[in-house]
Amino acid sequence: MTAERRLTRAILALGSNLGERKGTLQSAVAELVDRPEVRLQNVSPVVTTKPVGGPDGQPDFLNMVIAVDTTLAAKELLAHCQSVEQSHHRTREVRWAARTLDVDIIVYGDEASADPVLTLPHPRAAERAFVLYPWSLMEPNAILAGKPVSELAAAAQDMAGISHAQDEPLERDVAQEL
Ligand code: A4P
Ligand code: MG
Repeated sequence: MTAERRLTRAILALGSNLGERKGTLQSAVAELVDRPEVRLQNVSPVVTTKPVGGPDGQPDFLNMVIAVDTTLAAKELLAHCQSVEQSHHRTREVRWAARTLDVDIIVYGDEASADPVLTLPHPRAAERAFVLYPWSLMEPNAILAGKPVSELAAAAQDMAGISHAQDEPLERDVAQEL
């Protein structure tokens, strides 16, 4: 007999700056929630962001966040995110630093961990507008590290480089998953 596993709310951040970026994000969200243990709860708008770190001359990113409820343990969720990343890493890319898809766990319930394999909350999220801003649009009252996510976004250095993605909003397409 297996014990019932608790549902945990997690925030996942997705980024893409190579290839068919919007299509990548759209299929990644579908793949992330394409199992009974992961249920999509909310989807942020997609934002266009200037690359933070890495070599000069990288293309702009599309970034977004989603909220999921999951019965997966934190490390199982990480493995799942990494397998979805892998399924989008098959094309050979020229520049090592740019990526077709990156999926990070920003928070997993209120779990805190300094484990380098899975650091929770994500160690750089509180200073990254490319995570905080779409999160604040999705959940205006969200809190990270004791502060409103919208306040953290406004204070983040990369906030000036953020704009709304121009094309058809992804959240409308993905909303069918909800
Ligand atoms: N890891 C530890 N904690 C976590 C967590 N909370 N979520 C470990 C996910 N992974 C976590 O990640 C490296 C290792 O981090 C993993 O093996 C995992 O066990 P990775 O995704 O393989 O490599 P990476 O993403 O290239 O490295 P890193 O250092 O995680 O980069 P970041 O911090 O994710 O930054 N600029 C814009 N505008 N938009 C972006 O999306 N993304 C990055 C990547 C940089 N600049 C960006 C963007
Ligand atoms: Mg990463």
